[in-house]
Amino acid sequence: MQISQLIKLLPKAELHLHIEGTLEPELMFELAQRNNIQLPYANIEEVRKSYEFHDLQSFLDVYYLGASVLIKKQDFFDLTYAYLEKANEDGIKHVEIFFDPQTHTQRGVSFEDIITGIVEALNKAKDEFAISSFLIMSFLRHLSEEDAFEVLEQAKPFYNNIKAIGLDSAEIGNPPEKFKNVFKKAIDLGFLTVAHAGEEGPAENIRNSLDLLNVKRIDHGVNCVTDESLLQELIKQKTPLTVCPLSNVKLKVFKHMSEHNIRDLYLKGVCVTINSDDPSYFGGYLADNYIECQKHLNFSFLELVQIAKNSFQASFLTEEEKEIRC
Ligand code: ES4
Ligand code: ZN
Repeated sequence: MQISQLIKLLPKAELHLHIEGTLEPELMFELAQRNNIQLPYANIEEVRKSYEFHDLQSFLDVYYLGASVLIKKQDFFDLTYAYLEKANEDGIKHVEIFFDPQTHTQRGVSFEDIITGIVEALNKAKDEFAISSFLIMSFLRHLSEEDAFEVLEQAKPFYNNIKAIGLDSAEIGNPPEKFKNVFKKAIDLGFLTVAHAGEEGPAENIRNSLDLLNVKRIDHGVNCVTDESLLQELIKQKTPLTVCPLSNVKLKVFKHMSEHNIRDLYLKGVCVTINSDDPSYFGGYLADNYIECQKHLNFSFLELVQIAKNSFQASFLTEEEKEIRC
């Protein structure tokens, strides 16, 4: 059997996945038509051609534009269910999904439609594919902390559907300390926390996410290597990194997959996981990310099995559930 087939058969958890980043050009066009939205692309080929990025911001501009076709509850359901079908084919058994409410509420979309559309698709996937899931509500860090407080307030009727709070969008210029107070409130309300840090930004953002936002995992975190004492602390504390290899290459964090540092981090003893981030935009879903790592970084299959185990260990499942699932 080919290694790509073995990778698909390996039970995996996906911990770093933006639901808006799973919007395939075909669905983007369908929803644009359904909702009467004008896109600046003539056809699907043009959409794909625009997926050439030189950094995080050049991607975010295209990502927010794509998300503008999502208006109704049914759109969020269709988007989420389409991803879960792919997740099932990829051997994903558990997924922790980011959603960015501000990307949509800023355009007048109702918070209730966003979250109920997503949750209904997650419930269907639980019944049909036995994929378990948690939702991570993420604040856009280029917006203010006051705006983030407002999101937390809007989410109140749906707190039961949300497991954790995250922080994403433009890292440079928007450090974790900007969101210290709103994260404190979220923790007081009983939410777990995570944050994107050390993707384009410095290792200091990882340190401050741990110290000031009390995060349980670091999303990306690849820049931790520039601070040896931080690196040792991540290893000692077993703080998981949700690394997204194809994303990092597409956004030029690394020039080529062969230069990615995930295997070095793995060999040093960091609890790394492999994830797909925004798979529609970055050229591959979860199994593709595992396959690319194996191809270019000499991961053995047994090492990938360990990384898949890490993905369950690093998840927000209970210790009992982890026991059963890994
Ligand atoms: C993101 Cl790759 C990445 N980084 C930061 N924020 C994001 N939101 C969606 N994808
Ligand atoms: Zn991300």
